[in-house]
Amino acid sequence: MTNAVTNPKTREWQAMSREHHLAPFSDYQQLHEKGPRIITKADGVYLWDSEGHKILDGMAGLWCVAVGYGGEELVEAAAAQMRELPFYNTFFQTAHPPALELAKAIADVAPQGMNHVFFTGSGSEGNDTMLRMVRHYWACKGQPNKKVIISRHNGYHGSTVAGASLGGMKYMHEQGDLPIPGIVHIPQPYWFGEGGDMSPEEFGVWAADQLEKKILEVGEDNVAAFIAEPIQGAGGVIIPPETYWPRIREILAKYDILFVADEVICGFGRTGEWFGSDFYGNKPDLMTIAKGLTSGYVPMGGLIVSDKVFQVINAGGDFNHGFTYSGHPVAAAVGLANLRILKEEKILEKVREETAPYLQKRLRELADHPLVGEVRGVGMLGAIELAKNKQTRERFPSEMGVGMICRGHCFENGLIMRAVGDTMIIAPPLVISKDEIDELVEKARKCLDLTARGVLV
Ligand code: PXG
Repeated sequence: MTNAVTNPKTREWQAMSREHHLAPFSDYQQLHEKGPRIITKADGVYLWDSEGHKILDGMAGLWCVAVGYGGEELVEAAAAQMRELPFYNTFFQTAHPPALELAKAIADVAPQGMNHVFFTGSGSEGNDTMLRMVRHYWACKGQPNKKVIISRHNGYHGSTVAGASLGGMKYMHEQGDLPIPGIVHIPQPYWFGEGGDMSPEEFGVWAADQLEKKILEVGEDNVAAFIAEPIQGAGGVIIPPETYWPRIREILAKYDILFVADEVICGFGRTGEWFGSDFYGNKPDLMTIAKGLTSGYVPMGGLIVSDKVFQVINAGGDFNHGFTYSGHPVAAAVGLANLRILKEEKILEKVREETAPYLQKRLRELADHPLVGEVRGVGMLGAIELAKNKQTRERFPSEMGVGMICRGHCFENGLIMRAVGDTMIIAPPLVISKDEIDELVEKARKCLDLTARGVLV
């Protein structure tokens, strides 16, 4: 497979890209010189581009296509709902069956005591909703000073002003004067990259203790909430050391602050449990959701709210917040069908008992590769750390762009694997089979070999 363009339609689309389309997170000059790869169709775990190449999608679209591509039931659910009621809002004391039924279906799978859902159009809007709701919550309780949200460096919480501020991506903060006031960050539990001489266990406790340090620095009376992804996704599939979440739970129990789990990636089966919070035994007060909720077939996000928070805002008068598309009937109908498929086809059970253990075993075979410093993963999430020295965890100079070189080889060899710096990451559709996992791992090894040839001397 090569990047050569032979289909005249590809050239036409690339010209449209150059002349009219502003893609997310892109260097436009660079993108337009090369031209984007045009993805034209998909089925199961595979994509096809406009040049006819078949590609194994190791990223489930963008962490979202849980049930895989080509799900006729989702298509039917959307079409039927469009015929019946394509749109109505949920403002002004109205509602419609799909939004209500989906709220109930989500509450049925959410952790105990989390029974209320606010719908949004995306994960970013879910986190904006969270920020407004937790501040409203504390104001309703007569503690309006409790406004500060503690988040983590290299966490990802979206790209709206609040989402990017909550996130800890420096390169996002640099554009547009972020974070907004009232959001502070603590170190992430990224042992491979930042653990220094500590053991993973020591480092996990140290990283968790930074939360307590920050609460004391800001003052408990000023802190509204702590937000974290159970496993950081966009930051590089960062799986915290085993000591991290237990220590965080101890700290949260000591202070009167809310705990928000951003489940946009971990939710709806990615770890083999319904939520990453279930996987770790965490007890959040609020959970942001999106992506796997509709398997990405239509945009939808939301915020799952605990009874504890609901009881306070329920007595607090109007919550002056909402989106035109909150609870969109077509998105909700697709969400309902998606949850039905996840349950009826026992997809979580298959992930937990069969395919995730197999993926994790096969992925770890790559740890012997000379370019690989660590392989880690949980459920249908995996990361391969490229390193110059396995023992010392020394990285390649960032100017070498080793991760991007590897990603390029993957693209050319029919595999989508993302690079976050020099961390290669995967999050395939939950329905990936063992044979497809074999193909993924074999292609990954081939691309590591090709990368090593260019960078190891
Ligand atoms: N929270 C988390 C944990 C996410 O991963 C969002 C919130 C925002 O969701 P929306 O729907 O507003 O995009 C996300 C989104 C990447 C990448 O590079 C990850 C996301 C989005 C775009 C790129 O891995 N996650």
